Amino acid sequence: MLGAAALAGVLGGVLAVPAIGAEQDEAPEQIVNGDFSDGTTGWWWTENAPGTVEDGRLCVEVPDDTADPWDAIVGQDDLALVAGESYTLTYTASSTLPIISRTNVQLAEEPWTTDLAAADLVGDTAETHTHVFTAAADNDAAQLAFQIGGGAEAYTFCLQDVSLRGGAEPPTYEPDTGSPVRVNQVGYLSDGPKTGTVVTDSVAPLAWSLRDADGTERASGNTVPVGEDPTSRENVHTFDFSGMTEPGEGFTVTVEGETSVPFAIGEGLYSTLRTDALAYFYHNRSGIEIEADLVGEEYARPAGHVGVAPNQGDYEVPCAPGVCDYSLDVSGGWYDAGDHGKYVVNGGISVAQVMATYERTLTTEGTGGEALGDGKLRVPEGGNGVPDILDEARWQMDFMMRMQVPEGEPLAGMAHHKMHDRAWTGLPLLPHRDPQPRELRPPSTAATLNLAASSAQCARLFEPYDADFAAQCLETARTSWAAAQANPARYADPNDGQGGGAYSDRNVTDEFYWAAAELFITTGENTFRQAVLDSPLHGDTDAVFPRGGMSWADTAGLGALSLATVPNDLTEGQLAGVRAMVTEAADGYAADSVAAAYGVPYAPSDGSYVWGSNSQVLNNMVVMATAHDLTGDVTYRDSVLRGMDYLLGRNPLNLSYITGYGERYAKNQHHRHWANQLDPSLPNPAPGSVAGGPNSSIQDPVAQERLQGCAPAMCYVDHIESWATNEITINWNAPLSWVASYLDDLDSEDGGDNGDGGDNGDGASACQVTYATDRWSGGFTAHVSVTNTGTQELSPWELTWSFADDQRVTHAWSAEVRQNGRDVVAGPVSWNSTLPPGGTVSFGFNGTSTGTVADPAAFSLNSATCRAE
Ligand code: 9MR
Repeated sequence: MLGAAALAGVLGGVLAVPAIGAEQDEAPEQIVNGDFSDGTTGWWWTENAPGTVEDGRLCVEVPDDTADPWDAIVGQDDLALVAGESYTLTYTASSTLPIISRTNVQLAEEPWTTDLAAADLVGDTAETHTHVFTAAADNDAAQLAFQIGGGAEAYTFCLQDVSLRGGAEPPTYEPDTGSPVRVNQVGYLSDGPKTGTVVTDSVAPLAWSLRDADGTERASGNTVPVGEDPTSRENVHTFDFSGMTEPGEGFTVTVEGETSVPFAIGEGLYSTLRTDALAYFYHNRSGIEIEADLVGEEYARPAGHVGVAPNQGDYEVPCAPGVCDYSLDVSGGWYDAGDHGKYVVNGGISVAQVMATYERTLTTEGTGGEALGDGKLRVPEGGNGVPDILDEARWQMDFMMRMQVPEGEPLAGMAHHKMHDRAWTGLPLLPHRDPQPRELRPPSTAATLNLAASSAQCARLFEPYDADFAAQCLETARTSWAAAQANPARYADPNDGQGGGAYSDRNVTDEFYWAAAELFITTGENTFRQAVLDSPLHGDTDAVFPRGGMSWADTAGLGALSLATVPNDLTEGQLAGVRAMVTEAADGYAADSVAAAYGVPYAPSDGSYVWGSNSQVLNNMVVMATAHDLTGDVTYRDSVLRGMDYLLGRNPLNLSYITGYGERYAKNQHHRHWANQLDPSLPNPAPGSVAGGPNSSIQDPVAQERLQGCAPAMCYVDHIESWATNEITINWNAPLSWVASYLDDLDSEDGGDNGDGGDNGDGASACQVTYATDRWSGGFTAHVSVTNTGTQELSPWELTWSFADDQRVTHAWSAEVRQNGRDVVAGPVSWNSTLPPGGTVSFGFNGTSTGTVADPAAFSLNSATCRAE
């Protein structure tokens, strides 16, 4: 199922060069970001000579003992040269030791043919150099390279004001969109909807044909003309082959002689995506070696920010000047994104959604908690008796708690908004090679509430596994909540963007709601109940679930989703109100999906796509999937699946945004060590990494050069320097993990029944039970599902069984479980008291045991004997 071809060069699009023009002095500028006002964007260097930008200068640290000039290079790629045209290169450079820069404009690959090959003496005073040359041949992607290696001693080489004028206007970028017939390139679930989109000039319906791998037609029909799709500004039709349910690989759809990429129909399409999406977090851990045994040689790397030179380490990080006079050990955690910053404000939503991926398996029937259990994911803690997904979450929780201002200091209990490099570093740069000093930036209310919410969730999830850690989480949740109450309006400075992102958020009503909800669920205390009920957001669906979707800046929905799904002490009426917000929001997103020509459940009110739009799509999918979990209504599931179709290639660019998935996928996301586009010795992003996606605002120079005037869903380029459209981050892979887990669970259900009231029984007994356990030394977790296969509604329901040996139930969720000797009685909690015919209730519990345990074989539901699996 993993995507096939590496399509290097193809997905990047073509550059159509217009005719030659102007005089040299007004000739077009070919260099991107030659004044370094956009940091290091557009520039690259060899991995041994990392660069940084400060005060409009790019400086690279050249190591000692390089043999040849080309052993250390700084340069820029993708310059379009036109044969016969004259060009003028000017630049200003200095070096802490006198050196010769071999300054070449050349082919960017063998045989490295040069149009300019100069040798410039560079010393410690900045001097300007000028060269004029004529291009011998057309070249869409020439390279400017300052070759500065070959010396015995280390030195610093700095560049400023680089310009290459001449030739044609910068070329017009035309994305390579491949076939106009757009499908989910991974495939379609057998019992799910199967729709696609075709770009065509036709206004009349067209014939479509579905063929299998042998070329045999398996279904056919007519397309439905839609007209101009506002997200792509193209005329499109849709087609629907949902009637085809037979599994297979290599299906294609053909319309007007144009054929889609091949795709599968069947089950199990998302099982590797679930673990790959979660592996993203281990790959991006700070402060620990990434082991080849877990991720393979290609992705293994030394620990980052542990204080081995040139790293300064995250063990004793001071504040930025004037912020505080202490230092904190803020080691560990996950790197935020393509940069090496660690931000509590964004770390909170990310770890919360990772924990929610797990918590869903405790509270939702038909879920596969086993797939996230101990020994199942790529984490070094496998075998410790704790579900791997919680081990991963703890890596981040530990870091987040270290970001809290210590007792006795001003603002004690608040969390620092973020920590990161003092100045922006460039690409490529492995974490352990980052030479920048690290700094804490001021505490903020938003970060403090992220910490309160996520640590409250942490407390209840770790309780069965590590009571001390759970208590620490709860204590942190309480102190940070109190600190936020005392400092309710401390906002991060929107201009604090040097060396890391600002992540500024001046509306924290949503963070207060989220934190109150998590604290209430965990503690049941009245203060937090009141904070939930008194929030101006409570009951306001549009405010809790904005049309454009939840995000790091809009977190209220996280609280509402937890209240709607995790057992808590709201009254039935209050709970119904919260669930109504979820289903009402899901109705809106599902309606957007149905109306969209590409099926995407994302229709922001102003029609423009935001930075990280793919994560907005994913968050809307989380809300719809939760509505499906709550109601069993498959129309929500269908819209989630259409969202996945969009992300996996049914979109205006015919591109899967998830690395390794589909035939044509994003693989040059902005990331400092998955930087294969800049250095072939480095890998591409690991499979299961989702790109931020189309962003109408195209803030980076690469996007600005190529995408001016783009239609919203086409404002994207798979280029490593397009940080505004093509970055990867923890808060985008977190909802991907949640959704992939949900999708894989759809499959693990018998016959595709997702708890939607279908017939699970054989008619021979009144009930059916599944009972599965995860075990470790001294204890176990049981996941129980009971289906009423009889004809009577059971209210309340009561499931009874006897243990064969000394198991003891210690903690249950989604059911009240009482034990007397070996006999156990399980009954409803407030929200699942009625079990209608055909309905299923799922619950779970942890237990202790000494020695071997045998799962109970016989169950009774309201005195009737059940069939057990
Ligand atoms: O995801 C963030 C997006 O919503 C903002 O518009 C953007 C500009 O402030 O920043 C994004 O976050 C980036 C962060 O600041 C630094 N690490 C990478 C993040 C993703 O691009």
